[in-house]
Amino acid sequence: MIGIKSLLKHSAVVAAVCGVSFLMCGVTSCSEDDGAVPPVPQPDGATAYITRVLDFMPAVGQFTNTMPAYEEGDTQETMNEKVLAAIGNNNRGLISLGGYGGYVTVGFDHTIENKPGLRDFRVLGNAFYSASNPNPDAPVGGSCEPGIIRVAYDKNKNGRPDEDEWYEIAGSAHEDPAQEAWYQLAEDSGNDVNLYTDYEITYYRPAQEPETDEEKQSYIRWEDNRGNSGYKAKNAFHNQSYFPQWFEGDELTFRGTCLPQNGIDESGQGSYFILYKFRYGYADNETNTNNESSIDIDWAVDGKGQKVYLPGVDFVMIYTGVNQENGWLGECSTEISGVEDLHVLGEEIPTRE
Ligand SMILES: [Ca+2]
Ligand SMILES: [Ca+2]
Ligand SMILES: [Ca+2]
Repeated sequence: MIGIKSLLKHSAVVAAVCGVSFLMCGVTSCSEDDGAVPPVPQPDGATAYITRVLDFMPAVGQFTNTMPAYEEGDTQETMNEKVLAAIGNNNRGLISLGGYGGYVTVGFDHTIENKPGLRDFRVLGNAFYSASNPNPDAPVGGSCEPGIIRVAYDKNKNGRPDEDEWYEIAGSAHEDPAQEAWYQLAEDSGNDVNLYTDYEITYYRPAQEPETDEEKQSYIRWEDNRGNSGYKAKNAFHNQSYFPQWFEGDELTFRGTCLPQNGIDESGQGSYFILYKFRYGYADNETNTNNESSIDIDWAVDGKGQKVYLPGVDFVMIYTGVNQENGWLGECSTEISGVEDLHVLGEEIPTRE
């Protein structure tokens, strides 16, 4: 799928991002419970994989309505079922979250335990490294399309992730964007290298699907809360609607953290884009076999960026974290192939120092 994705990603899609509103990071710290919560018992027969898909809303993107495929009559419920068929139960299919903000929320048949000193789960994507970056001195990169991860512990045991149960995993750029190896390179090439904790973007439903080239360039209007706006174009390679077809509203708004733009045209002529790797803590940012594709629940923070203690997580949400168009590659879009409980798999991966 990796190679296919890279071949499929084509052509300049002009601007940016979108969204249905999703939950803001919880603001209630549960740190006062530190030490008082007993270890989470693991039921016999628990599977390491996704067993539920609670929600799926990709942002506007060239793979929206195709990964998974929308068919006439589909609803949010049937789309969730398609996502489960793709990425649940170790099926290892692939879904695309589209541009910035697009998300999926998944659950499991048990609570993933937060074991001290260890990473607890892995998020599978389709990130890969470039073997032929024209820039010989560059740091590791290729197709790294980071998704931000949120986790929820079902503290009130109602079987749902309530708004005050969500916390965000603070990845490396949450800690300090300037420590990414490609930071200066990206700034020098004109990228926005800031991290925004209160980003919001709205996509507006197109009145109709475009036919002429001119209509394709002004396909889907977007606006963010930083004074930016523009149109998302339809490219020549993907002709389906880029606006989620089962969503009935006219405005799709996403809110969350927005990461520094990590894509750079290393050819200087628009032919070879490298999407550089963040150090840790994101989805679809690292190869699936690398330990940095796995997450320690202890990295969760509240809405103020303060660390929280969670005994485990029952729900994981992943949303595309970068708002950037990369020439013919199109928008930075996180892809997800699965989530795995490392403890059920018997894998012991130490946390970071
Ligand atoms: Ca842990
Ligand atoms: Ca709950
Ligand atoms: Ca990807």
